[in-house]
Amino acid sequence: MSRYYLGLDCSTQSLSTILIDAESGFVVYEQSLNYSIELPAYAVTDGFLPNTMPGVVHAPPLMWVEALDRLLIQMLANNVPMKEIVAVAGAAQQHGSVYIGAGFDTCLKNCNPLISLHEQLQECFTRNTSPIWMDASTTKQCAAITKALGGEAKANQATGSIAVERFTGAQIKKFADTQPDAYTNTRAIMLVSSFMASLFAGRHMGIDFTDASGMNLLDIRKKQWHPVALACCGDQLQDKLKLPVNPQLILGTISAYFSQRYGFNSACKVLPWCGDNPSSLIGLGLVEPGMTAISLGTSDTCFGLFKDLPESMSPWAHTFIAPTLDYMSLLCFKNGALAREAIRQQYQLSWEQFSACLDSTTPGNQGAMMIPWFETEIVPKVEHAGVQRFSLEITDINSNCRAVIEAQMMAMSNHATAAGLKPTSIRATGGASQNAAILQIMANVFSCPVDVLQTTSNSAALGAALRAVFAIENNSWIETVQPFTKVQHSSRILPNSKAVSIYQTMKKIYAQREASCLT
Ligand code: XUL
Repeated sequence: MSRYYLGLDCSTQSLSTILIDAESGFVVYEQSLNYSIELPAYAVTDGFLPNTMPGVVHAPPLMWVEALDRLLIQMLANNVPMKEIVAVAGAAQQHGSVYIGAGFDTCLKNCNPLISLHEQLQECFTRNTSPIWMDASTTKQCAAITKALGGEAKANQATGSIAVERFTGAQIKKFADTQPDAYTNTRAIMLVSSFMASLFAGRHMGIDFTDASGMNLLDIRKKQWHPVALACCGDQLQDKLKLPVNPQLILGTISAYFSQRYGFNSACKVLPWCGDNPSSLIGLGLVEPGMTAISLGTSDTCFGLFKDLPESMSPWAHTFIAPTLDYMSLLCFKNGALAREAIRQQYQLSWEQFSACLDSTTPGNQGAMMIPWFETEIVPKVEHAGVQRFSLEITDINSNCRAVIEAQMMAMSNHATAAGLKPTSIRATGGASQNAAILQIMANVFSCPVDVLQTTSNSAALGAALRAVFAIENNSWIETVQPFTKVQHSSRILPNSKAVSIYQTMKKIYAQREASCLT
């Protein structure tokens, strides 16, 4: 007897879904809908609207609603057994906010299953476009939040991050300050995650702890709104936000719209949606302290779970509440693929030749070192790009290839430690995780084994489905995630003890050089 769970991911460029069978441990259906391609009427490129105002990046929330209807229609057409789905949960791009006026709950409650939801919700918004995580137009508001919370370090201690432009508190404050009437008329402010969860539940749902910790508004110790941050960002803000919600809670059963229109069982349970990064934590199987993921993509990201907040928190990391209700840290390095590509192209190498260069050099690069800021950097914050070389000739191709990878791994390891992560195993994902020579350097620098997962399905949507399994089936987290997050045992890369001790010394030198480049 199958036990089906549905996970969705409303990401920047697409809406994806995954259906898993908790009985067999298999993914039974996966699908994705790209907004730019399949919903051209919204005129978005890569999921957001063109804008001439500096730093302003918005997307239309109705587009996400229509995408949901379209995706469910396709699932029906593909004979997905909707009636047998036990529960549904989701994930969404973090930080983006949706502004709702009066009548949303009534509209959801009474909506007609014969008419698509986006047509019925058209009048519900006080803002037709939502600022999303790529928006960087709120520097002034960040300064005000920082001041209200007593400075950068205190803002970080209280909310898990220093005040950041894309985080929702600053976005709400900008709206309240610049469009006070529209702000006053706004009854509810949701994140993309809680907005989508509300559609399924058929009523306004509060923001879950994981995504609430990406707003600079949540006291991450108490898991409650921070009164000073709220007061700084807008009048009556608590009423508009509702109380933050435990992501493990079952919100109720699916609304009549979805059961009548798509044939979901009316007993199908609905869970809160989480932020995509916290959801990926579960989708990659990182449910115990020490389990860490490194995604080697356009930017490199490093995230993992931990139990206790460190005494002094790294200003460059974001600390979120994890779906397990532990903490997670997220570090985003802008000079990821970008820096690797820059070196590869500079020396006109293929990836095979690049790997051969790594293999022809030795751990520690005989003392040669690089600070790889080909672009401005996020971790640590670097506003002026500039590559630095130490005992490294630019003409030495082999050593430059090794230097860029060693630098990336040493920076990641140093900053992960400062953020409270103590990696005991790493799951590597993203394009460059196919490169064994890079993963060997990762294992040596972090001094722990590196694995690659057997499947590379959408980890955020999978994490959502697994959260639903956890909420219903009464198993431990590890029992829940294990069948769906198996590693390729044949490709496990172990650290080499001699190289580990070389990097222990080099990491300290790297940290000193990085600090001196910052001043
Ligand atoms: C995290 C962040 C992005 C979005 C992308 O802080 O801004 O990773 O969540 O979806």
